[in-house]
Amino acid sequence: MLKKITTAASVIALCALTACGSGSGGAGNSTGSSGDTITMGFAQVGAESGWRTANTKSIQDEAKAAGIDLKFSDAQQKQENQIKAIRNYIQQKVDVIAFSPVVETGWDTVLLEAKRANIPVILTDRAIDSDDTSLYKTFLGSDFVEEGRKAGDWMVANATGPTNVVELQGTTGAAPAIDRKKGFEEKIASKPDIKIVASQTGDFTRSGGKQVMEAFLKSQPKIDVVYAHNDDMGLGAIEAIKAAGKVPGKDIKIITVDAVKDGMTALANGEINFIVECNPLLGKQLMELTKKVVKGEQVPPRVVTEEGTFTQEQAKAALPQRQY
Ligand code: GYE
Repeated sequence: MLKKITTAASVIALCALTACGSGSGGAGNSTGSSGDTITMGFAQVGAESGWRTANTKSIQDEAKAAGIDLKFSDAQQKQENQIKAIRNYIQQKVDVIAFSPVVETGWDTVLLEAKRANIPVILTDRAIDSDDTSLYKTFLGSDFVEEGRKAGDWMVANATGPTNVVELQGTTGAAPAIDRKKGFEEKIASKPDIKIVASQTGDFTRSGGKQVMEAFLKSQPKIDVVYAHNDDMGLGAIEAIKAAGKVPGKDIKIITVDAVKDGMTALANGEINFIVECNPLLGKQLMELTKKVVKGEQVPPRVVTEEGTFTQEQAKAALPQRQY
């Protein structure tokens, strides 16, 4: 009881110091002369994949189009760098902080600091695992479990007899790695013939996918399918499979997630067999949500990106218009 009262008192004291309750409509923004230019601090994961490159471009282009002053940082896939960037944005008194959390856990402390500074936070692309939903206003991004399910559905529909799958996981602890694994496993659970015989992280990079696949090819006597949590790792696996004298897409089938241009090209060429789409073009929706949040308007707590899947024929048809 006593502890609760002390905590409440210190929150009030902190509010007095940091002017809680103000801060909408560009408060604390030193760039907008009339105070209505929104300043956004964006803490990006890194530049690990084709998906990420497209996502970064979308955010930068759409911030410009929306007249939002964007401060951008690249955390090189390290949580401590993202936390540092967020603290920096708090110090600079930006109007809004948006970020794509590299991993799910460990954000409560820094997000509480943002909350106490009265700076709203928007999660984009990846989610956090926290019981305190007051730490962010909304989460815009894909349903990664659903993506895993779509990959699993294809696997179940296309398995002919006993099937050994090796899994190239995304970054350990990242929402898309956890959820894409979960959704896939859920779907293949009904088919005891389909087994994940090895599963390891390739950190969402091409080189990571290649390295892990090389090791799998040495340690696993029979590999029928690669399930890669993104295109880049699948493309790395293709290199490893070719180097081992096997034919990707035929001797070993490949399922990936993302549908970026390089992945779609490999699918059209028959080296990848199926891709689950994950849309990186989140910039426009992010800027729209930002404007509402800064004005203090109500926004839905979760905005899910719409996406589909691609077979070889569909990839061939979609490639000429593919933007990323
Ligand atoms: O699938 C992968 C990237 O978080 C959805 O991160 C994103 C994932 C994407 O590195 O390519």
